[in-house]
Amino acid sequence: MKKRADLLIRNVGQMVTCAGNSQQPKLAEYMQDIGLIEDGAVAVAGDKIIAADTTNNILNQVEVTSDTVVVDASGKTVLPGLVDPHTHLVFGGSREHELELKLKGVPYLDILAGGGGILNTVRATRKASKEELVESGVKYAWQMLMQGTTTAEAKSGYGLTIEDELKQLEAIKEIGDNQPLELVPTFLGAHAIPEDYKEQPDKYVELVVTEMLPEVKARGLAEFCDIFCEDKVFTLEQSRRVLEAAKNLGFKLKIHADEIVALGGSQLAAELGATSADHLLVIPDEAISMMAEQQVVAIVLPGTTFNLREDHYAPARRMIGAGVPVALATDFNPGSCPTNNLQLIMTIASLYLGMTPAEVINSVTINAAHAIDRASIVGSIEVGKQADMVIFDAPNYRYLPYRFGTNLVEKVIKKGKIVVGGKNNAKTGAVRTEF
Ligand code: IZC
Ligand code: ZN
Repeated sequence: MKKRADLLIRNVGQMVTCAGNSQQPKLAEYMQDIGLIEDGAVAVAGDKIIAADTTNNILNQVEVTSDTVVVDASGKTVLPGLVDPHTHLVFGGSREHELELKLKGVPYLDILAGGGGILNTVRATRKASKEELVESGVKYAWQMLMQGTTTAEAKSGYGLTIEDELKQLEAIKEIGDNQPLELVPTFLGAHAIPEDYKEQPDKYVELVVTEMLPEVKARGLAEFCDIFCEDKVFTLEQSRRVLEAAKNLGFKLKIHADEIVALGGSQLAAELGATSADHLLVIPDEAISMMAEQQVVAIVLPGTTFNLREDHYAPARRMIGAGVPVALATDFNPGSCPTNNLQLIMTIASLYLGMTPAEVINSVTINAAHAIDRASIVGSIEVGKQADMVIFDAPNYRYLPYRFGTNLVEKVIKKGKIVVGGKNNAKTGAVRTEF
């Protein structure tokens, strides 16, 4: 018996499935493989993909009725819904005033050391009510959906007291419940040393380990624990303490590592079996080998490098060559990277990391899904996976990093529903029709 399709996207100029082995991220030369199907089609029942093949073949596999929503995607490119595996989505205020400081040459870490930067956002986030954080977070989530992102990781880290960290994590949960972008929550209580602990940073680490982590765990508010391991922020020893405690409580691990000064954070990630190590601009060669060995995903954030006007980017080519799984993310946050547009990150990655369009696409889909431990559910167009797809107004996949700064999204499908660019009716479930 043929399965009945609720949604059929057919005649797709180029359907990029990113299909492969869902147990393992795409590595090395295999990153060139995007599972391209010309004149492709994908059929959906409920929230799952039931067939993905050429248009000719798919019509033998599924039943199309008068209730099936049929989308003709001739001349378009379809990708799996984009996955953004590193964002600081929930925050109060904004920091556009830092732009002029930056132009005068004041370094990011000096702005932080002077009580600005992250600490500025901490003050604004503490002042905001949970409802205000949910309202701005829902707005940012819709911006991401309209630009093709269907799943994102979201970190706390602008509260830095137990109440304010819980407020941020609860806001992440509510944002996820109130619009279609699916969120994966991360506790980042060790994002900065709060001003009142400036002289006794170890006491703050103690608070994170003994009070915050157990409370976050007990409430089930975060899946990952992360820390900003950096000069003038948290030392390697403090990072080890927090991440080991988190691991013992059952959190999966992430780490902001080797961004400005190489403190050994990426080696620590490999040692502790972290899911990802992120940033990695100054990662040493030996850490690259260790991450390849342990298959720790390198989440590279070239939008941040661009926005901080750094002159060298993470060695993505060397990491790919060494067999490290590489993913890309926005790092969306109000300071070092105020964009939530993964399409722009794809261009920066291509131009400044030297990644090919195919490598870039795998890095924002299947490898990004691995970076948040969701690869069995999202990140590729394959039978049994959640029906998350983006239709781009692009004649081929290479057009995506090429047409930078332009939103090429035509339609976004999340869990089988057209959530961006559809007709606003009950049949499609579309909720945003213009952008
Ligand atoms: O608000 O500046 N790097 N955390 C670590 C950030 C950047 C976010 C921020
Ligand atoms: Zn970050």
